Amino acid sequence: QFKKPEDAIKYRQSALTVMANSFGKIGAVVKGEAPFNKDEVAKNAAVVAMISTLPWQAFGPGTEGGNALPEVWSDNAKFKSASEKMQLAVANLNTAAQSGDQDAIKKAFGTASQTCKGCHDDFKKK
Ligand code: ASC
Repeated sequence: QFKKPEDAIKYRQSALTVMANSFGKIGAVVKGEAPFNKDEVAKNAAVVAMISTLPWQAFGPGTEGGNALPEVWSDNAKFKSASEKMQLAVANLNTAAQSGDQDAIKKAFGTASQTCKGCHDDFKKK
């Protein structure tokens, strides 16, 4: 799928950047730094949920590097499990966002945020 490791690194970093941008916009609302607009939050959550499925195909064998620690490859089952936890958490955030329930959004955002951090702690260079 990727001709060079750098292509895979660029792909996964790009997907994660787009995802973090939309996630951050929801975070600003949750933290009260931006006004709540149901449609905006719903749109951003849908983007996060969709993009969350993409980075993983770009962590294949031989694509070590970027900000990824070697544990992505040496402990791949744990990495895969962490990525699945995140995808489930942002799918739940998307469900909450489509409902427009602010308390549910806040809760689901917190849970999703923990899955981002958990994976970064174990698998991302500091
Ligand atoms: C973000 C972002 C992350 C996560 C993480 C959550 O907005 O870019 O990587 O949230 O900071 O703890």
